[in-house]
Amino acid sequence: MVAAYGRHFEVETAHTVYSCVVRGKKKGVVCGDQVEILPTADGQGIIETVLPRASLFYRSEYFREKLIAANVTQLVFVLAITPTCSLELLDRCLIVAEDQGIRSLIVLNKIDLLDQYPEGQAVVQNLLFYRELGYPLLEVSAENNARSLVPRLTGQISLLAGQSGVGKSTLLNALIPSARQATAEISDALDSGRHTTTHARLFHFDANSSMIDSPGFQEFGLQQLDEAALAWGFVEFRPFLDQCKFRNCRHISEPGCKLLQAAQEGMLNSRRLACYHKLVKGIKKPFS
Ligand SMILES: Nc1nc2c(ncn2[C@@H]2O[C@H](COP(=O)(O)OP(=O)(O)O)[C@@H](O)[C@H]2O)c(=O)[nH]1
Ligand SMILES: [Mg+2]
Ligand SMILES: [Zn+2]
Repeated sequence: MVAAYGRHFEVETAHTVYSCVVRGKKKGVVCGDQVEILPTADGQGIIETVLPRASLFYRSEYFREKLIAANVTQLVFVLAITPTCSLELLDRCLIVAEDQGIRSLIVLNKIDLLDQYPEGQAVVQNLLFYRELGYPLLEVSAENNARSLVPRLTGQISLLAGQSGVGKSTLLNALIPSARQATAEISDALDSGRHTTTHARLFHFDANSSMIDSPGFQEFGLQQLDEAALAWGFVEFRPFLDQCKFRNCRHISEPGCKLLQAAQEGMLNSRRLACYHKLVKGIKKPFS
């Protein structure tokens, strides 16, 4: 399934694109899903089954879930020199990728604007830490040259994610010119009260690589995770997680907590630990 337009879904087979509806009530079909369809009139069909997913990238706030893409193998989180985004949004997406067993790539776009926006230097510095954690980090200028991404895309189903205006669609167009996704200045897009990219859509890069462009988001709830999955999402915490005195340690203030001990010994980044503490207190699902 390459795209959803309200109640209509565009489904691609080897030779044809079908415009489909879902039998019965619309039950969470999402971009990237593998589906079985029953073709009806010319070019149309009914989605009968959604096949099991290898991964599901979605966000979950208290009262709603928003599916973003299924079966992706790689998260490409895009940030920019401007508009800057909170590192917490990056952390949240990395956690979901870790939970789903998806690899992550961090792309810092609009590097050409660094001279114009010296405050972007802080973004560059902050991201070096993620490279130390083991996440590949690429600095690009989608408007000038995005080819350095190519080796990273080959063989992957990549999801472009990140805040609006960072250049996700521009990056996609640079790599897949036939995509012709609309792009816009953040001010234009936000002034008119809507995002330029309104729904996720899958594009083929080559025979076994594709990219999904998605609308930007500011908010990214993690209510789908339990506390253990949340802690696991911080890759640098992993060596400590099964060392604590209590099996169900939440690593907040428990005695014998090896994670807190490591933090005290300066082995952990304090911003990431503070981020974990903020998130764990907002999680509804306890340790299971
Ligand atoms: N200077 C500069 N501007 C860029 C670059 N990439 C994207 N932009 C601009 O940033 C704005 C937002 O881009 P868009 O692709 O719509 O962002 P999206 O919301 O993440 O899809 C557009 O005006 C683009 O022309 C870049 O590498 N350098
Ligand atoms: Mg876009
Ligand atoms: Zn602990």
